[in-house]
Amino acid sequence: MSEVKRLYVGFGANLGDPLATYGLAKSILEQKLGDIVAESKMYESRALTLDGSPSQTNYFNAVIAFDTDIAAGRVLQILLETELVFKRKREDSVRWAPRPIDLDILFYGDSVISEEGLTVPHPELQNRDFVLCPLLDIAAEFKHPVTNDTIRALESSLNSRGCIRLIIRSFEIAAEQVDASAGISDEFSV
Ligand code: A4P
Ligand code: MG
Repeated sequence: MSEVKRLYVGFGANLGDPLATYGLAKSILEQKLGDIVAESKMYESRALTLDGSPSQTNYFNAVIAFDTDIAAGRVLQILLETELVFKRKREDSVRWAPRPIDLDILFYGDSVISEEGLTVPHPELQNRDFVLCPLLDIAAEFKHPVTNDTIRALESSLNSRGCIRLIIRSFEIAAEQVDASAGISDEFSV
């Protein structure tokens, strides 16, 4: 039997109904990958765009942790199949296009994988506050297996202003409560 790994999956969406998508995606992934062991808050933030222009609608980002014995390559397949349920289309020529869902493998235990089509840990995670802030909720002391930095250290070296400056809204997600109007807090409005 294969070893059980703590898998961190990043969720991002800025088309359609991201919160409803998140609820459904989570239940699909739970069936296919195993029990969810931790879940971040949901963060709404401005889209990071290639040219820095505020031309896209806001993103919703969260991170979910699973314990799974499914091989990393198969996990990626499951994530890509789940994206297709939400009609995610990829246009090769367009980078960072708006999307109804993006699911990334952030960490797969302490595995370091560099294969055609799969790089783990996710190569950009240390540069992205919209990934590090939700990770901080559930894995602050987890060490990046390549750099050995904790998530807390990565986040604080990325942006000295801290997560609070990133956030337009953040809110707790109850499993049965994925309505966009539910539970939204203005606490972090900027
Ligand atoms: N792939 C390789 N490694 C992995 C991995 N660890 N996890 C391959 C998942 N996939 C991995 O992915 C292309 C291919 O990467 C996959 O088919 C898989 O074989 P993709 O999702 O189509 O690529 P992409 O998302 O269009 O491009 P890129 O550059 O990865 O963009 P990102 O990182 O997804 O960024 N602003 C905010 N606020 N929040 C966001 O979430 N996201 C983006 C897009 C831009 N701005 C954003 C956000
Ligand atoms: Mg992706």
